[in-house]
Amino acid sequence: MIKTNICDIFDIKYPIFQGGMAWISEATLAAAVSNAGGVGFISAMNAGVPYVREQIRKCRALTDKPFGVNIMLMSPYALDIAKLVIEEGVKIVTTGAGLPASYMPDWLAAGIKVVPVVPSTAIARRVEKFGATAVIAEGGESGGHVGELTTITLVPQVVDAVSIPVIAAGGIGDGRGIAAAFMLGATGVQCGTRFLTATECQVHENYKKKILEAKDIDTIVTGKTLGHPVRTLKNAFARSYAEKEQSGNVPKEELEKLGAGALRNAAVDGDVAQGSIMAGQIAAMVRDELPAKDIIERMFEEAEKRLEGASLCLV
Ligand code: TUI
Repeated sequence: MIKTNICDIFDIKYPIFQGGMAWISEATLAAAVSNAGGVGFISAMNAGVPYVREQIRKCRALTDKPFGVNIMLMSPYALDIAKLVIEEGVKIVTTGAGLPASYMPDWLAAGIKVVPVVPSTAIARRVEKFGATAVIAEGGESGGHVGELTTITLVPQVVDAVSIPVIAAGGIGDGRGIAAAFMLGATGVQCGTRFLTATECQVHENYKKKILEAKDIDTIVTGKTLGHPVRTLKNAFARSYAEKEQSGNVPKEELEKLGAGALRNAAVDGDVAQGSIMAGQIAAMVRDELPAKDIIERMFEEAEKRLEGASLCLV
């Protein structure tokens, strides 16, 4: 059995977090992951207080296990959501796309465990000083907003830089990825893309189908010129966006406008030609739609076998 400090700290069976995915990870998926023994997360994305409050209450009705809220710090409502999680008694918060420093004193005073996503050792050290419980070292193999470094280079460097537990993210799609993450010094993993085809994931069927059909080289990163690179599946939208961005002739404001709403178009409306299909580089490893419980159990069963087998190469 695999059991790490992440299991003890968060009172869970398997050391796995479900990544907060805007327009995708809502109460049903989060509760399914939590009921399966990981930690499920509701994505607060760019939503306001009423939506996030409703999702928190729905999740609480669906599980008595620990779950959390993922706060995207570029959201115009980040401060409102920061207050809401305290008001609603949420116990775990993950953050992304920025530094959570200004919110942390109040969260910590409320007893919330804060686990920021970090793309570098400098940011990992800073959030450790602010009182983070653990960090998520997310490599650029992940879907959505990505950092510069890969998971295999970022995780061990963050492990060396901080004393708090490190959760590895980006490019982890099966038990081999989990075993590798542990070898790098992480004691937990966060997966997003793998859960896109969970039975309980409410993302549009067209989006799921695109993930199930994806090939290894089917993702692309756009938005570097805007300062927030985003990894998506290649489709008509991504190709046209990349062309416009590379041409240098399209003003940044226009590119920002083009991107806004594109994820919702794909995830909610199912427009997988003109929408943004955010996904990580392991999309091609996702070949079945399964309940979150089966996904997690299979991944950890395989990780255990891989870790046991690792000693076989020693002579
Ligand atoms: O946040 C994510 N992934 C996301 S957020 C998102 S919504 C979005 N939509 C359109 C454009 C941009 C975002 C889709 N996917 N992952 C966590 C993550 N956080 N990756 C990188 C970071 C990060 C980057 C900089 C964390 C901290 C940080 O601090 C530097 C600073 O100066 O703020």
